[in-house]
Amino acid sequence: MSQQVSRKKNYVEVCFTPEDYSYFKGRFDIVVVIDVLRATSAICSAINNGLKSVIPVSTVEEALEYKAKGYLVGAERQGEIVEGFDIGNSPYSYMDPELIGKEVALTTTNGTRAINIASEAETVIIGSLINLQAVVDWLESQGKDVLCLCSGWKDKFNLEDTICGGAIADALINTGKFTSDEDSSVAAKYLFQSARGNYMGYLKSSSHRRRLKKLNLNKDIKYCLTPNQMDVIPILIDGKIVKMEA
Ligand code: 3SL
Repeated sequence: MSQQVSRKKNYVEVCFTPEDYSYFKGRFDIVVVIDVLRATSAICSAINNGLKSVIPVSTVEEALEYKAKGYLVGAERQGEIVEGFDIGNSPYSYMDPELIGKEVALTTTNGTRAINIASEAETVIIGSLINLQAVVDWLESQGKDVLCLCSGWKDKFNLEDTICGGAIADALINTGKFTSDEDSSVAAKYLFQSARGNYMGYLKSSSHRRRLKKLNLNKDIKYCLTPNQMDVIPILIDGKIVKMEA
């Protein structure tokens, strides 16, 4: 008689906002921080372009301290570059070949704050639609419990991060090696399944897409909503986001 060995599945869950993180904290080996529009897309682009590291800072005051120390600093609030800083949060700002090998400090309304909130976890990686498949493949290979932390907007739910979290959960559950327990993860999966293949259209009325459109940032939106443009996985090590080595 053949004996079936049933392997224990790992969990993959989706947390909608940094405010909810305390309910999930401590239960997951890996946290994937997601801010599709635009922080985690900008960070992926920076690391993909060959920047040495991105230092995520939560406040403008901390960003100013880095500036005073001579760092190049990106700062965004409400979608716009903060006065006194040279660059903001556009992924295109981090594609400049002159930045290769440089360290940049970055503060954004929600994304860098979410990264710092998650920094107590064993492993923190940066996910977005633009590196979605690479993130899924790596997570599948790890055999660990995963939390997708959506950055949201000022501690409120947003669609684009939830869809990206749902895409990760959906793909991992489909491998047969993962399961999820929380209704937030089920809802994220359903949202992803109805948005799949048409992110631009599906997110047309999302609040942050409208906010960025008003600022004439359509090019950024299109870039951030185009999946699988790179294989790079940024990882947080000792307070700095660097390229995960294969
Ligand atoms: O919220 C954030 O961290 C930013 O990504 C917002 S924005 O897209 O730069 O406006």
